[in-house]
Amino acid sequence: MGVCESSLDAKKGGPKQEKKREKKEKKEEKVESKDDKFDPEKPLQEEAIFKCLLLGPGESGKSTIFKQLVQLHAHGPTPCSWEFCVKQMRTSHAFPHAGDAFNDMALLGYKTVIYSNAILAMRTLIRQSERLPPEYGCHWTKDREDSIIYVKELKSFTSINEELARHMRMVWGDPGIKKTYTYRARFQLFDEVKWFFEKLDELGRYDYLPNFKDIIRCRAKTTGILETHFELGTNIYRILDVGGQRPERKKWFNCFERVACIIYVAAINEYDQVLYEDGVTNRMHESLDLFEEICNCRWFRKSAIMLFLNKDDIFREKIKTIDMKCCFQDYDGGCNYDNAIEYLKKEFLGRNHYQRKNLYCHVTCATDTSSVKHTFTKVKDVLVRVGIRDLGLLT
Ligand SMILES: Nc1nc2c(ncn2[C@@H]2O[C@H](COP(=O)(O)OP(=O)(O)O)[C@@H](O)[C@H]2O)c(=O)[nH]1
Ligand SMILES: [Mg+2]
Repeated sequence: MGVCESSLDAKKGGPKQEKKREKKEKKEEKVESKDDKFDPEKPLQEEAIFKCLLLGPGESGKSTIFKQLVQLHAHGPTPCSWEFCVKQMRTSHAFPHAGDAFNDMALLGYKTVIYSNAILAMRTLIRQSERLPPEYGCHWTKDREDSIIYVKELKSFTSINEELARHMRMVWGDPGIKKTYTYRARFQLFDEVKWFFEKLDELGRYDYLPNFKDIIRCRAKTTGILETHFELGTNIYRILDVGGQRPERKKWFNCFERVACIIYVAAINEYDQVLYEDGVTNRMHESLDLFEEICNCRWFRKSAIMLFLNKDDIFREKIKTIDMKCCFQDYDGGCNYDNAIEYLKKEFLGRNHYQRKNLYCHVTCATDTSSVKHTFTKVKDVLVRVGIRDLGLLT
């Protein structure tokens, strides 16, 4: 993956490699001082600025946590030009910093994302219902054919009107389509499709505007790096959200300097799913490898690392019927939630090779505002307790 430039080799190698590494580290330090957005001369003693990076693979829940934090804490200027909204919607679906980031204008942007999420997801289900072998019993039924064809042949994905909503309801009500949905780990479908399929009536109304619950459930790939910041107590928290898919990770390096805290988000429900990027790699293994790379990266030697085992709500349901043995051959805890969580904690934390004091693990549900609020309070407490000196932010 290379996000930390072979940090895993940090302890290996002879004198030649050592020299090479020193040279590279000097080069990195140069980048570090050049890229420092906050004036390093400014005394930090009175108020600390804690920079927190949200890292993790694609679809693990980083942007959902980012949106929750914007909603909970950010009170900055509100951008309001339509062009700005559209640009933000296309790239991030969240504003950099805004107390009322979810104003009417922004909601219109989210509305477009939600329409396209729902339509594309339904077309995926139709396609898969035709592809899955007949013995699975997933093919859509003849009596709903009109609606299936209507959705399949849609030219524009821009909006859902009453007529389209009616057809989509028919499709979602089809037993074959519902069965296909149960096999969703075999193909790429974002986690919250059901939320939107169950409110198609509302989506089809001309005056539909998304509420916050819709906003945190819609899915859009993040590209680039987004930032919000807010004050809590006497400290400022800068939160950076990044794109998690493989090609996006090359950009992460640009924000590695002076990081107080990494919030590493791992979606624990994905143990039976493969990556969107290559359709082959198991998502959980990808997340573990990436975590190992981040944890042992020299840039983050002093940073606190908060591991969020996210999507606990989906995991709780899935583990009842799908054994984690499909992902870990040596797992023998069966379909038991507590055993599975314990195993995952060990797997993740065991990937850390540093003697690190500040490594914490939380089980989270990013769509639940109170869960994010509660967990972020713990993050904040750790940062304040550990302090900027120990986090390497004071020179
Ligand atoms: N049910 C559930 N869905 C979640 C959770 N966290 C994120 N999601 C959904 O997963 C999808 C991907 O989340 P997103 O934040 O965009 O992932 P990112 O690529 O890491 O930024 C979105 O549809 C979210 O609503 C969670 O804890 N539970
Ligand atoms: Mg994202």
